[in-house]
Order: sequence, then structure tokens, then C-alpha cells
Amino acid sequence: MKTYINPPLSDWTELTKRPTKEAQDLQALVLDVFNEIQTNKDQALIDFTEKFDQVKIEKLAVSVDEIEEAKSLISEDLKQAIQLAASNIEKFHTAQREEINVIETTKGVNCWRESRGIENVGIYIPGGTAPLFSTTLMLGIPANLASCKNIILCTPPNKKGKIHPAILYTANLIGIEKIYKVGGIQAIGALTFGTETIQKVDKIFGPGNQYVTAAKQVAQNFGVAIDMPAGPSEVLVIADETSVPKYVAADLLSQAEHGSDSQVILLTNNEQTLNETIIELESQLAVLPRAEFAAKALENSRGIVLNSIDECLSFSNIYAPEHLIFACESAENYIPKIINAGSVFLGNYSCESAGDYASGTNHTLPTNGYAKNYSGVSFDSFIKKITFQKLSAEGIQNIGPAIELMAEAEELFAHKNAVSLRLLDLRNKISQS
Ligand code: HSO
Ligand code: ZN
Repeated sequence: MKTYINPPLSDWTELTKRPTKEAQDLQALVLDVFNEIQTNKDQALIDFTEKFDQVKIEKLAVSVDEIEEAKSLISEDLKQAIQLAASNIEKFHTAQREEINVIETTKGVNCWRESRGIENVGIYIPGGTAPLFSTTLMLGIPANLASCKNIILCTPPNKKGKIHPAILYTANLIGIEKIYKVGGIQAIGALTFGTETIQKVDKIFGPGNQYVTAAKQVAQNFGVAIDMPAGPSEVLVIADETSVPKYVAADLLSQAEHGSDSQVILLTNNEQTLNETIIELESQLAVLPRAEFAAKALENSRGIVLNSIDECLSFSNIYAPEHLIFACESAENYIPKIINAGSVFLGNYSCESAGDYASGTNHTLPTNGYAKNYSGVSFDSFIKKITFQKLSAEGIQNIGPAIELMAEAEELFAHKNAVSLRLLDLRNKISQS
């Protein structure tokens, strides 16, 4: 981790940048795979799985037997842990539902919004070095709460053609029935166009490697929405003399172990806190099974001493971290000053792992500075809202003349006429009675 003591403001632009990665241009490859899927459908998925994942899949759909086998492979303790997490995630996301609120904007003019679940949603769960079965909860639970009609889960098979049992157990626990063994670009292609087995969806959710990310980007050109642009995971910790260096180091490493391209930032107003945290980082890193990833991530990472906690916050708002851990006793006093962050963890006991797994908040969050203009996934991500209005005779009489004037000023006489005809009828009715 590179360290900086009171860097001048002129250096902040550089210091708040993410590490630049040689982004491969994968668009041509994605389009080739998509083309093939449109023509050869299931067969293309099977062929690409053999080519990219080196495994020959007989059937794309996960069978009931495979689910039963997965259930038998998960320990009771882990099942209970997953159930606790599921219950908290469900509670937090249920509370995000909104009541219908009918507003009478002018006498006789009633307007309101109603939510409808997006009918068909695709959930992508990565396999690879760490199978993130917790993401199944984070995406599946709000999809259920939103009453999405079809929830399609895709996840890549391993070299033996199997899916991690915890992913299958979790999906089954929350009632996801359509689970397919397909990953990478081909999974996103299947969700975008549909095949004989896999249904086309309206929106695709979930993290993934650079291939999945590129494919989700391209899928948008074919009328599919996505949750958000994805990038490597990141955390920014603000610490002061009330923080516990060993906790801070553990939190930094918990994000660093996700991958060598992760980035972690420590900001503090206290040089001793920085030094003690660095010593802790070294000793904790040494015994981590994923030390190789974490060590690489630390090379992209920074420890910075600034003049005050206010300055740390200004820096953090420019960086716009996916996760902000405010590990100071006084953290709550600063909440109004937090402008850009995906999810915030306050005080010494609120580790990021809590939000990653079990506190109830969602862990699918905007990275790469997108916390400036995107929210993390929530109940809202799985619905769209329809506006309704009902005008009474009195309502159209009240706002009709204003509409006529505005339509005329825009030279849209059919618009004006739609009002005038009604007003005329109403006037005639009154004069007849
Ligand atoms: N920290 C990740 C989510 C996750 N962590 C899943 C563990 N499992 C999102 O940035
Ligand atoms: Zn994590």
C-alpha cells in the first residue's frame, strides 16, 4: 500500500483515480457469440461452454436430483447462517415497498403511481475462484418481493459440470426454480435473446468477470436493461484515533481478497493510526489463503493522512467508494456530509462483511465512481412504476384552459382540441340543465 502524508489538493485528482487497466476490447467477441446464439440457440450455449469453460454439458437446466444432492452437501450450520441472512435481507427489502399515494393536484385531478415487478429478470451468479452464493440472496430476494414473474438464474459449471452446492441450496431456499448451467458471454447472450431452454429476460443483474461485464454492456443494445455498470470491488475506510487498527486492516483485506484488481483506500487524520494499520495489514495478510490476490490489490491501494476528518470526507466524496467504512466513534455526526458512496458502515463494529452477507442491506453496489450517479440494487431495481390519473368533469374544467393555452403556444392544435371538445360538451350540458 502506498502511503501519503498530507498530499496537496492538486494531487487529489490523481489519488482519487482507480487503477487504469488495459481494458481489452471485447465487443467483437461478444457480438460473435451473440450471433451464434441467435442462430444455434441451446447448441451454441453447449458449444461455447465446451470452448470457454472446458466442460461438455448434457443438459443446461439443473435437475431436481442435483438440487437434492446440493442440499445434502451443505452443513446444518451453513444452512442456518444462510437462513438468518435471507431473513434479514427480506426484512430490509420488504420495507422498501411503497404505499400507493393518490395526490389531488388540483380539485378533480387525481394522480398516483403503482409499481409492477419487471416480468422477466435474469440473475447471473459467477462461479470461479470464489462462488458468491450470497449474491443469490441479494438478487433473488428482492426479485421475489417485487413479484417478478420469471426469475432465471445462470451460473457457470465447473470442470466436472457441477454448480457449487451452496448456490443451488440458496436458490432453492428462496424458490428460484429456473437454474441453468451456463456462464460468461454465452449466459448473457441466452438471457438477451432466449433459446429453446432459457427464456429471454427484460433485465439482467449480477456481477461477473470482464467477459460478463462486456456482454451486459452490449446486451443493452438489444433492448435489455442491466442493473449497473460493473467494476472491481473497492472499499474506503476513514479512521481516527478511536478506530481499532486490527479491525481496519481486516476490513481493508476483506475487500482486497476479492481480486487482484480490487482497490482499498485508508484515510485518516492520524499518522499513528496509519502506521499501526500497516503493521496489522502485513501480519494478517501473511496468513490469508487468498494472500496472493490481496497482496496484488494492495499494490493498487493507498493509505493517506489528511488534516481532518472533514478533509477525509471531501476526498471520499470525490472518490465515491462502493463501500465506505467510517470507523470513528463520531461517525454518525458526519452522516449529512456523506454525499457519494454505495453503502456506508458506521463505527467500529460495522464491518463490510456484515453488509456483504447478513445485516440485510444489498451488496450489489456501484463501483468505479458510479456511486456519484447510481444506487445499489434494491427492491426498486426489480420494479418499474406506472403513473395513473383520473380527471373528473370538474378536474378538466379546472386545468383545461391552461392546457389549451399551452398546446396552442406549442402549435399542437390536436392537443388543444382534445380539451376543447370536452369543455364544450360540459358547457352545453350546464346550459341545457
Ligand atoms: N463485497 C462484494 C460482495 C461479496 N462479498 C459477496 C462476499 N461475498 C461486493 O463488493
Ligand atoms: Zn465482499
